Amino acid sequence: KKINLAVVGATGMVGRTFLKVLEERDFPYDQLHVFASAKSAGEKVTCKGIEYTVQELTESSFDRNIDIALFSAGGDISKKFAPIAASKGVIVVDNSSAWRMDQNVPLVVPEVNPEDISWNKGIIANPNCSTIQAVVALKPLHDQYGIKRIIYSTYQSVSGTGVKGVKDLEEGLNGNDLLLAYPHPIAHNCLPHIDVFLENGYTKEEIKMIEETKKILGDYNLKITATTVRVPVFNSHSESINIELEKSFDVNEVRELLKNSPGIILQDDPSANVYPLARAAAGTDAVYVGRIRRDESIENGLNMWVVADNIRKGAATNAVQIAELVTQSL
Ligand code: 2RA
Repeated sequence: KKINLAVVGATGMVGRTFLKVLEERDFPYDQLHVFASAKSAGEKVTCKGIEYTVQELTESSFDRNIDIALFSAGGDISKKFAPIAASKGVIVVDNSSAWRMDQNVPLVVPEVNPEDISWNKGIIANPNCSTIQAVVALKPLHDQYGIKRIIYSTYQSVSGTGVKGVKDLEEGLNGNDLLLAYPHPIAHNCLPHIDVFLENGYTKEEIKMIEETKKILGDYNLKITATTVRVPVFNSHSESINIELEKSFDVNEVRELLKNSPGIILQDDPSANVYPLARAAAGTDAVYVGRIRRDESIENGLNMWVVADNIRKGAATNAVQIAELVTQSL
């Protein structure tokens, strides 16, 4: 079925990657409508060799028989316009955090919980980038062994903060600390501060990882803690994940399980210096897993290193994969 597709936030880093991924995957749209703020209206973007003029997003933007809308224009835009679009029969795939924890909104990673798309009420939420890559690696372990506890330590690239983050690092490496995106210089530094701090001393990014993991895996008994850190890397998020499993396991069995799980590429041969690397992951859609080893300090403990491109699998590609599943159900 050919469908009419809208992209909201078409000129942002994720928005432009939506268009790139739609073209790469030859997404079956009949019509494509591209929207952004008044500031960006009039700009040109291209998809499948056709140039589109960006239109200003307004309350009447969805009065044109649109089937699916991909949003990545910030939480405020999603908060206001996603319900408007849904009220007109559009199915919204929202990359912002605005609707992720709403009980009427499925939070979906196609390799993990595709079935949750079925109960959408017009809005489907794309999880946070650092959560997406983690749950792709955790899902097979949860199904096979049961997970009791997760400790996340992340090493997140500056592209997670968009153009300003990238500029802070580019200029910072030249000795100019602009502080556009961060309160401290990111060049030659690590900032344990992603998003804002909450009363309990955690950052919103850490709470997102904790709560989104429970919702996507459908298990609110999971014990999870997280420390999310910005590192001077341009693209791809890297994560150390420590897991306490319910059942005993054999490490080689775990490697085989992950190697054969959807969305995962195993890179685990330390003797040959083979392990997931941010630079190698950039520009691709897989979740790379390596450094798999037993955590001897607890019973049934496991460590692994998980890397993925946070703009692609962490945002644009995951959202387009959701839209592909929606298209199949239309
Ligand atoms: C970040 N995960 O990396 C957040 C939002 N993209 O900044």
